[in-house]
Amino acid sequence: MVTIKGLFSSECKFIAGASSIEQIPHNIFMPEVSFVGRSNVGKSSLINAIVGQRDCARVSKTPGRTQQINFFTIQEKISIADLPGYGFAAVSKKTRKSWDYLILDYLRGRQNLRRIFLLIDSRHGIKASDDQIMDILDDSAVVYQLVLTKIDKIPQSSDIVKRVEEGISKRVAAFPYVIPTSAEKKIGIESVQMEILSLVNQ
Ligand SMILES: Nc1nc2c(ncn2[C@@H]2O[C@H](COP(=O)(O)OP(=O)(O)OP(=O)(O)O)[C@@H](O)[C@H]2O)c(=O)[nH]1
Ligand SMILES: [Mg+2]
Repeated sequence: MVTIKGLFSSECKFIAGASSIEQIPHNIFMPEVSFVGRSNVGKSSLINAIVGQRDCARVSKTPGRTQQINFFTIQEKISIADLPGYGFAAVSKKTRKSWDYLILDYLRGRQNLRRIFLLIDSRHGIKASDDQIMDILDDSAVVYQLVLTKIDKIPQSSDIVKRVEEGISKRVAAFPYVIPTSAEKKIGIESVQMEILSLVNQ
């Protein structure tokens, strides 16, 4: 049995970056989790908080920074995929389309993908583009779990967790509860680590 400490205190290693479908590595046989969400939602920051390294995944000063799917591994026990954000208007239409196709092809055809963490900015809630992704995920065979990011930015009295849980109540492939997190204030990180660990120990 691997423990949280045993796994997440080890070095997170970069395996590959894919900016086109052909570049997605197919020789990864360990379980994989991926972090998906709108541009700037905090995917790369959350990955860094989870693996306990400040610079494993690249954090963006400007949105739209992660321009390829980046694959990392810890101890070759788990593969972590950091995806480019969707729904970012300022990159060219052509680039946006090619990222969208890359994300969709990846999500549809990934044999070892065990869990998708779909990140939602707690200040904004579920947007139309998130609903579109969930439509696709509901048709695919992979379970996804919603994670709220940047909860340090909202008042404690906010009912966003409840609202997002209501928003996914009819989604067939979604976990019924959401995990509130802050990469900045290290809130909820252990909950996500435990989910990942359960996949490693399966
Ligand atoms: N306050 C606060 N800011 C955060 C948090 N997580 C991320 N950020 C900030 O949000 C911005 C985007 O973070 P990233 O982790 O790069 O977001 P991303 O989803 O990977 O962005 P793309 O790769 O461009 O799609 C950065 O300025 C981060 O510092 C958080 O928990 N709290
Ligand atoms: Mg990123």
